[in-house]
Amino acid sequence: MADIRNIVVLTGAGVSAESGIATFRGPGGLWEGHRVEDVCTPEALARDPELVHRFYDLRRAALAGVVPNAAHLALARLDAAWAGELLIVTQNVDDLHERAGATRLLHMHGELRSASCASCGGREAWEDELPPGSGCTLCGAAALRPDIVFFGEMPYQMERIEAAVAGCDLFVSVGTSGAVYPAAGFVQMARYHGATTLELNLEQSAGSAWFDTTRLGPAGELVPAWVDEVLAR
Ligand code: BV8
Repeated sequence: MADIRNIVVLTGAGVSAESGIATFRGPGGLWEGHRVEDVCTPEALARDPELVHRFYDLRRAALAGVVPNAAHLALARLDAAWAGELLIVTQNVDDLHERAGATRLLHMHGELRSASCASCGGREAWEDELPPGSGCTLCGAAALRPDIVFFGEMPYQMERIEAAVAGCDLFVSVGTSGAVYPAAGFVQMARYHGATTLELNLEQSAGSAWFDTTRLGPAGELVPAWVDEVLAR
């Protein structure tokens, strides 16, 4: 691998699968309980706020029953040891990267342990149930919603992500199907800017053709091995 200084790691539901959090498009995936249009769009929130708030309340409560796995721990080890630039961009809304110790991290699709205000746009930490009409502590409006980026909504911190992807020497994707944009397009942007690209996934994904290398297997095995490799350089 050419000289590496700046790394971007994109993670998806597959990095949390071995912690017991269901992925979206696997057997028994989260969406199978609901059609995505019924729980992850602004229209769904307007149509049935109780259903949408309850869907995210259940997932927030489930965080108490899971712990980071070897993949999260390995990425946190990389974060602590890597002298160059590193940004972990997660599509996941769970808190397992943080609980593993990662700090150079951002959640592009929001976070379960947060609420956002439909009135003032403010975000605030939220641990318990979030009934529709909950009051925003910043502006007082009864307009708090799950702090989740729904389909059709702009992901968070896109400028920061795009700057990191354009400036990285190595782009690594872990545990994502490459089904959802703009995240699925980051590998193409990285390639365009000359980065080496590596995919670590259980199976071939919709984006595999864009990666220089794809390693197939569980993240709990592939990620620690890759972190050892890159730290030994
Ligand atoms: C936007 C919320 C624009 C949180 C999510 C047509 C073409 C291109 C794009 C579009 C289009 N039509 C519509 C769009 C846009 C749309 C989109 O991409 N749709 C897709 C379906 C075609 N995108 C959007 O709407 C985005 N916004 O475009 O805004 C805009 C512009 C201007 C102004 C305003 C707006 C917003 C997308 C965000 C939606 N929210 N989640 C939550 O509820 O969790 S998306 C949801 O699915 C997740 O967050 C995640 O990001 C995404 C993808 O899922 P994955 O993480 O990849 O998980 P998945 O189950 O699919 O795959 C798991 C993988 O892991 C598998 O490959 C599996 O093999 C692997 N795996 C399993 N176990 C393991 C493993 N790997 C390793 N180890 C294991 N043990």
